[in-house]
Formats: sequence, C-alpha cells, structure tokens
Amino acid sequence: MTAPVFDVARIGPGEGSIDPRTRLRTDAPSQSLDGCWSFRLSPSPALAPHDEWTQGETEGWDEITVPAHWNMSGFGTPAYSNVQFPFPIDPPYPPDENPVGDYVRRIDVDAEIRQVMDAGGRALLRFDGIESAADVFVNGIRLGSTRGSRLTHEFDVTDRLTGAGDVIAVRVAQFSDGTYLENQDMWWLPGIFRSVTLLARPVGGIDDAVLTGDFDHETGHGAVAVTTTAGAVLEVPELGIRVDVAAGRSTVDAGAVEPWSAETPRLYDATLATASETVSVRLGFRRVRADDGVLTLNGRPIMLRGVNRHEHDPDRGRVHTTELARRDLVLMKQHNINAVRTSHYPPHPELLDLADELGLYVIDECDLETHEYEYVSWRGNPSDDPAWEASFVDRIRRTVTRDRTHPSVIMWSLGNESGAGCNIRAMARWVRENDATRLIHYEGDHSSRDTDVYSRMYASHDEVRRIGEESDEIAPAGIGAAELRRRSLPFVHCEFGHSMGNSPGGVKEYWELYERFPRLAGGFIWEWIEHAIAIEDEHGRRAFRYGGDFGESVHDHNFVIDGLISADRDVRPGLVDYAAIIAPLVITVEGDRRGIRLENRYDHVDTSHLAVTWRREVDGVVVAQGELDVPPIAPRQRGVVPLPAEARTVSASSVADVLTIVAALRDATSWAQRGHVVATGQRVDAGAPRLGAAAAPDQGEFDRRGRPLRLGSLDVVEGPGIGIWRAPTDNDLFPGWDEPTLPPMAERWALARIDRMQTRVRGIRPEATALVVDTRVGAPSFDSGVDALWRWSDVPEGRLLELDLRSIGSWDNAWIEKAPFAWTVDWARLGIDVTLAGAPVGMEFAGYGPGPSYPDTDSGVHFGWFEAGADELVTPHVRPQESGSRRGVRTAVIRTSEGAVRVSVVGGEALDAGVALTVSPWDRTTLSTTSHASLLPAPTATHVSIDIAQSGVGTATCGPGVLPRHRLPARDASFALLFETV
Ligand code: IPT
Repeated sequence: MTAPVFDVARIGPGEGSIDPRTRLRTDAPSQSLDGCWSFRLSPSPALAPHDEWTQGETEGWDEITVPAHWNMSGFGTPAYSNVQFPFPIDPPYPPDENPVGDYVRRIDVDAEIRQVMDAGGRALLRFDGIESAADVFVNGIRLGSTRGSRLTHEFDVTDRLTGAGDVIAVRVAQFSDGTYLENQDMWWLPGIFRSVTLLARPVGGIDDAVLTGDFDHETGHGAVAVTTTAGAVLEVPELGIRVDVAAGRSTVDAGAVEPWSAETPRLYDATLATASETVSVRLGFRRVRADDGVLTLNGRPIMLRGVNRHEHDPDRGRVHTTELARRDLVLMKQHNINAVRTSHYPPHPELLDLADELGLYVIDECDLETHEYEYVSWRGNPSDDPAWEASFVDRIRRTVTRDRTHPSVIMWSLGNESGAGCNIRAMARWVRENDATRLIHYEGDHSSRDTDVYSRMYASHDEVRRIGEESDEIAPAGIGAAELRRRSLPFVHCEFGHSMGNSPGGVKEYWELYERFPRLAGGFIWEWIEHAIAIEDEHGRRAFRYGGDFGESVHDHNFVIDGLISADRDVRPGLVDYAAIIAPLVITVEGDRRGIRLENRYDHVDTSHLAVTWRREVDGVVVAQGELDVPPIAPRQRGVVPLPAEARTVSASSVADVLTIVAALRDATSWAQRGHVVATGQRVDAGAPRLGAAAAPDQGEFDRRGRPLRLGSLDVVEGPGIGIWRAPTDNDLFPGWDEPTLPPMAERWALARIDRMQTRVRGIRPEATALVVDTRVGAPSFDSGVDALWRWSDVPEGRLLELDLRSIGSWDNAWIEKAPFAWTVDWARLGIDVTLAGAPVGMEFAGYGPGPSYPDTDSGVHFGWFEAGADELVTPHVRPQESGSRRGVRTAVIRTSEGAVRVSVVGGEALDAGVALTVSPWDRTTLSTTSHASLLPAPTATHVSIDIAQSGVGTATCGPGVLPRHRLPARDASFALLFETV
C-alpha cells in the first residue's frame, strides 16, 4: 500500500488524534521512542516518494536522532526571519520548495506495555513536538496528522500494533497551512524536535485528571479541585488526605496549608489512584486574581519581574535538555527574576515542573503568531476568518489541557502578535469555559475585550506612566463599558527592555513606574536567550552565527541575538543590571551614614531569610565589617536600621572610603548557595589624591605634535586624541520608537562625520611647569568640533595631564540638506583615545564594576577594587560593537603584553564622578566594520578610552532610544589625570 497524498495546505487542526489530555506522571508503562530513526529528505511534498516506506522499506536512507531538527543535523541549513514571511502570503499554501522529512522506526513493543494491551488496555503514540505538520502511520496505515508544532498529539495505536517489528512512520513537512499561524520571531527549524513515546493505558486507569490547588487567604485553608475520568483515591499524605473521589468534578477540603508562590514554592505530593493506575501531581495551593486593577496572588499584590523565554540551544535549536532548562531557571532565580512568559508557544513540559519547584510565575503562551499579516495591513488575517476557528481553538485547547495542573502557570496567553478577531475571541471563550484558575493574557488586541489584564509591548515610559495614572488615551471607539473595563485591568508590559547587543537602557526608569502605580504589575524583558547558532568555523573554532549566515534570501540579520544571556548561557551585563533593578530588597545608606533604609519588595515573605552585613573599605583595604541586626520587615514594608560607629566613620583616603551593605541568603535554596547576594547598597566617599610640585617635562619625550611617546612603561602607538564617537551598538543603528522619523544615532554620527575626526595642532608652548599643547579636532566638511588644551607636566608621582575641552560650532543638523527634521548630533562620549603597545592582558581598577556599565545601565555595578582578565575587558557580543566601559573609575592599572601604566583621576570634574575607562583589544573602526565576533582579528595593540562623559545605550532596537537624561549633548569639560609607571 502506498501513502495517501500528503496534504499540507488544508485549513484546520490535525486529525485522527485523541482528545488532548492533561500531562500527568503515571506508573502506567511507557516506552521512549527517542533515539535513532531512519530518515529521508525530499525537496517538496510533490517529490516525496510514494513507495513502501510506511511499511519499513528504508533501504539507502540516512539516520537521524529524534528529537532533533533535521536542518541542525546535517540535512539543510537553518533560516531566520522575524515578521517578514519567507514565502508569499497565499494561505493555506506553503511554498513548493518545502522540505519533507520521512522518519521510520521499527519497534518491538515493551513487554510491560504488551501485558497491558493483552489485558484489554490501550496504547497511545505521543508526539510532543513536530514542526510544522506531520502524517503519522503505523504498519502502513495512516492514523492522522498533526498541526501545532509545539503541541502534543496522541494517537490511539491499540489496534494497529502487533507487538513485534511494528513500523512507525512519520512524514513531516517544514511548511504547511499551520505555518501561517506560526510566524514567531525565531529560526525556522523543522522536524520531530520533542520526544516520541508509546504509552500504555491500563483498563480501569485514569485516562485524564485535573488536580489544582486553591488557597483561601482569609482562612489559610486549601482545597483540591479534582476532575477525573475514573473514580479514584486521592491522597496527599502530608495533609493527611485520603479520600475517594468519583468520576467527574469534586472539591476536597485540604485544611490549613502553606500556599505556593514564586517566593515560597511549597509543593505537596498528591496521588490519584485506581486499582490499575496511580498518577501523581505536585500540588501547589494558590489563587490568582485581577482584583480591582491589581494583580494578586493569595490575596496579595504581586509584581512580575519577568523575562520572555524561547527554547534555544545553540547546538540543537529548540530541542529541550533538562540540563539547559534547569540552568536557565536557576540563573533566573539567582538574578531575582520571578516570572517567565513562554514566548511564543508552550515550553517543553518539564520546564513547568521546574518552574513549580523553583518558584517562577509563568505566562503559558499558545503556539500562535500571524505576524506576517502586518506586511499586508492585516488583510485576510486568519485570526478574524471563521474558516480558521477550529485551528485556533484546537491550539489553545492543547495548550491549556496539557499544562493545567501546574501551580506556576498563572495566566494563559492566547498567542503573540496575531491581531484581533473572532478566533481570538473563540479561544478566550474556550479558556473561560474550561479553566477558571488562571487569568487570560493576550497583547495583540489592545481593547483587552477578552483578557483579564491589559497587556502591551514596548510602550514608552511616558505611556506606561499614563497607564499607571489611568490617564492614557481613550480607545477610538470612545469611553463605553468595554473601554472602562480595559482601564480597570492590571497592566502587564509583556515585552520591554529589548536586550539586543549592548542593552537594554532605561529599564530602571520603567521599574520606578511599576513600583509607583499599583495597577502596573511589572513586565517581561525581551528576551532571555540570544538565539545564536553555533558552528565550527574554518579554523575549527566554535563560532556564533545569525540570520543571513546560511544563505537565506529573506532574513532579519542579528535581530535574533537579543538576550540577557548568550546562547551559551554566559551572563550579559544587561542581566546584572536587571537583577539589581528588580532586587527584592532595596538598601539605601543615609547620606551621613547614620543608618540604612531597607525596602522589602518581596510580595509574600519577610526579610528574615536574609543576612545583612556591612563592610568598610578604605583605599581597597577592609577596615571594619559586621552583621546588622535587622528585625524582620514584612512584605512590601520598609524599615530603618542604625549603623555601628565603625561603619559611620569616614577616613581620609586617596581613592575612596566605601561603605557597602550586602543582603545575602542565610541558607542554601534549590537555586542558590548560602551567602548568595540578593541586594547591595553603598555609600562612596571619594578621596583626594595629593600631588607634589609640577615641573615642565622633557620635550624630547613628546612627538612633534606634542603627544607623549610613552605612558607608564608602554609605547604610545597612536594618540592620545579626543574622541566623541563609539562603535555603534545595535541600539545606535535603529531609530528609537520615540523618534521614529529621525535617523538613528549611528547615522547621525556618520552624517556629522564624528567617526573620522581630524586633529590640527594649533600650537605647542613650553611653560615654566608644563608643556601646553593646543589642538582643534574637527569633522571633515564642518565647522564643528572640540578644542582641547593639553597641559603636560611632571610631578614626583608621574606624568600629569590637565585637559580642557571646549565644544565648538553647531551640533544641529542645519547643514545636512537631506535631513527633513531638526535634530542634534548628541555625542556618544567625550574623552581621550590612546592606543598602547601590546595586546591587552587585563586591568585592575578602583571604580564601579566588576562588569561594564553605561549611564542608563548602571544599577548592577558597585564601587570596588576589581580585576578584569583579558577576556573580561569587553563583552563578546555576537555582532561586534561598543562595550566594556567601567564607570566611575578613580585609578586603574592597564596591562598589555608589553608592560603597564597606571592612570588615576587627580582633578577637575572627574574628581567627583571618576572617568569611564574602556580597554579594548580592537579599535572602533574594526569593531564597527566586522560582522561577527569570530571574524575579529587577533589583537595586536590595546585601545584605551578615558571618558569624562558618555551617552546611555537605550533600547531603540525595539522601544525608546536613550532617555534625554542619559544623552550627551555637546559640552565642555575639564579634568586631570596622572599616568604612572608600575
Ligand atoms: C515583538 C515580538 O513579539 C517578539 O517575538 C520579538 O520579535 C520582538 O518584538 C523583537 O525582538 S514584535 C515587534 C515588532 C514589536
């Protein structure tokens, strides 16, 4: 028998599978069919052979591992596109070029499963994820098809299996009608990428059951809601519960319980048993509500400190491994994150087990996105076409049904970026009828008519403030009942803080708003992981690739590299910043060090699990320390704690006297060790360096343009000169959403030519105590620039530079004809650039660290005496760009393969704020013209920038640009530096 036509262009859900069931742990036997399958790839459904393959004829085929994507397994290459569709919008048709993968596996059914079947039981074949459409066969008989790549499908195979040598065959198309509903911003990765399992269903077993725990905060009592297909015994041993429950719905009073929350992820093991099957669930008792505009859990307001998480493994794509999933969630918890939106599809089921256990609130999102319709002004959007209703409802039904026992899931999300319409409404209706224990989320319809929260993405700070004040714009339809209802819902910022490259700036300012207005329930950073794909480059080294690197004709470059962690799970500076912004404890040292103010931002627990210690360092030496006696502060309350006398003292110092307060875990948790730091507060009193008398330096130590030949023990290769440009960050390359009609910063800089400034020496003047060098730095074609007066002298401590900088000319766009609007050329930075001999080896510095920061990403750094190795100087962004600045630096030793120099702030305005120091293996032109980190040349020199001011980084790739307060308009400056030999 030959396989029937493979229909991949038919509007509708898959067919032939059984009704979706809740995911439960069971003692019924199962058999994993993961592992090696026979595999054959055809270029399109029309060219897929109609031979005897479904009966196991696979001679000459290749092999593939399941689960995997075939284009990550040597069959084809991955492709990335975001909103734009890789083929014409011509629903329900996929393109002719539509790879088809045939999978075959011959199995002997495990004896345990056979026994169940022999006793009259049934067997199910379960697929947890196939992208994008499959036809399923057993022993040559077609059982049906799947739609919904990240959704589970089960087929009853009882009457099809013989027990020995059974042939399981699956034909998978990369694209299908389903693809029109799955245009998420991610790699196109086809294949059987989640597990395949054979499940035994014993006679008298529990075919389906839903167990959820409810918590009544007024009585402190819990209740277990049970819906089961078979009469069974419910047991919760810890609560002394052992009751018979009949088939159907029932509620069992659990008495006094400890509630579940992200902060107290208390789970109770529960079982439901019949004579032939026991299923087990980890119950959490909690109640989530939208209460008068406030999101609450167990009667208390909660704040979502969230991230959006895709499933991504740089070597495997969307194939889940327990190890990476746990690593992700543990890293989240360690960085104070308490919520995950599973953008934009249900995650691997194990992720929810981990979220229950570790304590994370989950917005579980349906596998739905029709974003491609934005390109055609949403014309013909399936979301509003009744022909697609069954497909939409099937998707949400599979999502909710699989995951409904998880206490961590507090909202169902209907999907992402799919516009509005009747099918979105039908999905919401289905959820309302089937699960009352969570709220409904959906961002794509701003009327919020079907949701329980008002959700938006990338709203500006100003709009978020207005939403908080309930003074936001009234919907075009006017202020009817629907609009009043929307305005009364809690607000969730489901995507904000676009973490692409050196980013996201402005998050702190969002957080201040969330904290200020009770209606604002927090937000989710876009996004958790960079989706770089790892390859081995021509030198045999591991290297990261992005859109366009695999020859795609339609792609979105590196827009998929926008995470708080790298694809290899290295923490990016944005995560450190976010962790501090959302820290559950805010520690403020009173100005005069009299005491500290503590703000407990936990929603459910007091502060007794934290040990609060203090430490005083003078010029890098710890002079006193101790633990503070902090009476427990209740959730969302504040307290003031006095400081002991030794902490209050401030000594004279040359660098700084620093008081640091640290709150750390008293005991280990499932996600961190004892002593893990949750929050830090500081008071820095800057010291005053003293220098001996100055004398004029030997002019022979300078070149003919008045530049020193050496600094410390290092030869100067180039400079020093004045720089106001940076290697554009991803954000610099995009117009901010707040200024959509203006050219992006990087373009303004290029138009104003500040990336290629020229220096003219106006005069060199030996004076009694200094060599004075007067320079003008200007942009070609323009009369704007920076005048710099350099005063070099020798002091007993080393070589002193006093620098005066004056902005000259105009920095508006009047001179650029093509500019239709008025804008200014804000600078990227203002400082000195100098190239020193030798590749960088590292640095030691006293300043804000240990990692990099910029004016709008400076929450996660604190003052200290730090070291950075060669590989910590800059951030290895996949697309090279500006990074690595250490701010507030007062003194630092820069080491290269040729020697070292110490640079210290000794005067001028830098005495208060310090300088921003960037030590990079690459110059800015190289950084800005190299497409991938792996293509950067081996470092030969050390590029040092010492900046008196810098611009923030903003989040213009998706959202507002740099906030005005963090910009750097043209300005003057004066400061003094000391260079010493070490
Ligand atoms: C928004 C998407 O929801 C998300 O999937 C991702 O694409 C993100 O942006 C950008 O990285 S959609 C955007 C056009 C607002």
